[in-house]
Amino acid sequence: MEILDVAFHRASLATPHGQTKPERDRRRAELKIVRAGATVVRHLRLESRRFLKPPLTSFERTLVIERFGEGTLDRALARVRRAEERIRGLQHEAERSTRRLHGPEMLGDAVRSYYGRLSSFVREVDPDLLRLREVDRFLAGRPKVNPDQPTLVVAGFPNVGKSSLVGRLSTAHPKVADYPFTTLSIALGHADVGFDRLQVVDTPGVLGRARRANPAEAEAEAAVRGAATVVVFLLDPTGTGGHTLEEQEQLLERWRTELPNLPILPVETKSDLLRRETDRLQVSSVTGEGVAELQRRIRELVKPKGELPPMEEALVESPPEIEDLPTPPPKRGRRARSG
Ligand SMILES: Nc1nc2c(ncn2[C@@H]2O[C@H](COP(=O)(O)OP(=O)(O)OP(=O)(O)O)[C@@H](O)[C@H]2O)c(=O)[nH]1
Ligand SMILES: [Mg+2]
Repeated sequence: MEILDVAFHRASLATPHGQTKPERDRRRAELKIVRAGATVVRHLRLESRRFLKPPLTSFERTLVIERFGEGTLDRALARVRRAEERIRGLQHEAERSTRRLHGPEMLGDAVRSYYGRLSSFVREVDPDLLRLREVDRFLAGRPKVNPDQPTLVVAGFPNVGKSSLVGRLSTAHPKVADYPFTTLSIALGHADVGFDRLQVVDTPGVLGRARRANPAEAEAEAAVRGAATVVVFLLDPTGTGGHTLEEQEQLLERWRTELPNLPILPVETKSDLLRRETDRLQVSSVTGEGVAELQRRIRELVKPKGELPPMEEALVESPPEIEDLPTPPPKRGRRARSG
């Protein structure tokens, strides 16, 4: 418990002032109590601060929940906060009690017993501190997704070609390989969609089993649920990915049911290997076929809301002024209400 070593060392350096030896003995005991307690409390604060100031984004929270389980982080933070309060209480109590004590022996005993209780509080909260550090390391290894920018998440079964497509669509250069779970954590690239910078997130494959088995899949689920403005659900109809189209479609249906408000665009890939009758857009990351059309559809889906009011709305809102319209007529996208 390094922190206790640091706290006790700092406390031992206390140099009390005072006219008489009894005064200095008492002051020394007080200083030890205050310094040791304050050092530990400051340490606990720092360990929690990364999650509180600034607070985690909603996506980071989703990532942490998918990866570590609901409530894990909040419980650890709450226990650390409680430990802080208890240590502060302990410190005040010990400070008060030294006022009633006399002589270096009694004061020394009081400090020792305080140190003992302080140590046991710190030991109690140690697993929570380890957990906080684990979550912190996990988040530090993930790209920062800006919640204020539109975000395209490319998701699907393992080995279907998600990373290849992300490489085509964005600035990212994810690793591509012919085996499942090449991608183990989310990666971020950017694309220009004309009016905005689009964040493009590559995800690990998801097998869509009811009970998820691996952390990589959990991470992809988190990206779909917590970061996406739009999802491209990539299906591999060729069988070279290792899974049937039906299996992949089950996951697509599950997400559509669970996330009714999220635009999910199903796209079939590897069209250079297999062309088939389908209503879905077909693309190839090898030849680039269909990619321009995919970009057009993505632009449609992430278009900033309110930029182009629907025609009916514009007409209903402004019928009386229609005749007063100045010439030339207003540009598309502007309200017809002016003058
Ligand atoms: N012929 C052909 N092969 C493709 C296409 N897209 C991807 N591949 C190949 O499919 C394999 C998997 O591609 P990745 O892009 O790594 O697939 P992924 O979905 O990211 O895989 P995981 O990260 O493991 O889930 C690689 O061998 C790619 O070269 C495509 O459009 N046509
Ligand atoms: Mg990949």
